[in-house]
Amino acid sequence: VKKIDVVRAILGERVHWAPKKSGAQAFAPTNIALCKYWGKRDQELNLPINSSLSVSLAGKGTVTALNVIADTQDLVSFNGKPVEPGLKFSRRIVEFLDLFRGLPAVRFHVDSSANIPLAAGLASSASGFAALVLALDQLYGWQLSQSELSILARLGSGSACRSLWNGFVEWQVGTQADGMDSRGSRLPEVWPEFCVGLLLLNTAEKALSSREAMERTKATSALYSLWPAKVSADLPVIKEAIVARDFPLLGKTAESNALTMHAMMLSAWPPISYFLPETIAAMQKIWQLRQDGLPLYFTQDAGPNLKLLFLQKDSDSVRSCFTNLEVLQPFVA
Ligand code: 2P0
Repeated sequence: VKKIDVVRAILGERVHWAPKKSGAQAFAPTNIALCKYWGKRDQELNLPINSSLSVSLAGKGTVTALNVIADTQDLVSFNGKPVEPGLKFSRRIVEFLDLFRGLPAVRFHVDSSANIPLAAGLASSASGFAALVLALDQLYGWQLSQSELSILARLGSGSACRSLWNGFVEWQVGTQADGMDSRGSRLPEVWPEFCVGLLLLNTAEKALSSREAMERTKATSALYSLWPAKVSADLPVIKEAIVARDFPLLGKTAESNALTMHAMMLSAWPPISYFLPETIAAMQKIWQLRQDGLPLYFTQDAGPNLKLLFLQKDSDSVRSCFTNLEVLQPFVA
């Protein structure tokens, strides 16, 4: 099954529509996985090996403005500056837009802006592709459901299917070959005290993309065969912990899930490590603080920076231990 088959199945007749407006703009939040997506069963459609669960960082993400232009090529810009057409950033967007040109085929100026530190590895493809499908929906007037938009966003980047909602979002792994049942859905729970602290440790761009890293892990790590069972154990516990407002259980399970993902990467060949000395030092500090009684946990994605997990009541203590911490409350507007 190809991406265009999925697009046709969702849009039907609408795939031939011309834009209803000359421009549209949309925002989507970035999301942090508490139970990680790592490994694909279908690279074309970004269908995962496992379900995953994230929390969206309300208000922090990507704004994408889409304008129809009279040109033979798309124009891509980021934070107001043009991005060279040859760069991967531009090529991924242009290839994605190729699925949605309408008749007669139109060209776009895509202007994305992120209001989160790029260096955190947070101005990710997730909020970018989610904002892009929302802008396309407005531009063409498709009026798709959030679930349908989630499936389209996944075709751009897997984790983007979780960025269509605020709050806790589960990406159901699904079983269908066309991925129509592999999409995000929002959990009803709201947890205002829940905090995420962005701990910036290094600002350099990451060397290896998550896409390549997860493929290599799946192909070469002897530990990868254990991953589906780890997720099957962690995901229900995280959901129970959310319902029960059991923060230590949530923190412990999320941290263990992230560390298992990184352990698999270390055992891949060639080995993959997103750890810097500063990353390890911060982890050890967190473990020490926890031993001293502070309910503080972390998660880490495909980069050296940590995302600290804690409750509002401990916010001052956590801030006093880490300079450079940006504290976000996903459930507080
Ligand atoms: C996640 N990550 O669940 C995991 C944990 C990074 C670490 O999803 O190839 O950019 O576009 O589907 O979605 C980042 O991977 O990969 C990611 P593609 P994506 O958040």
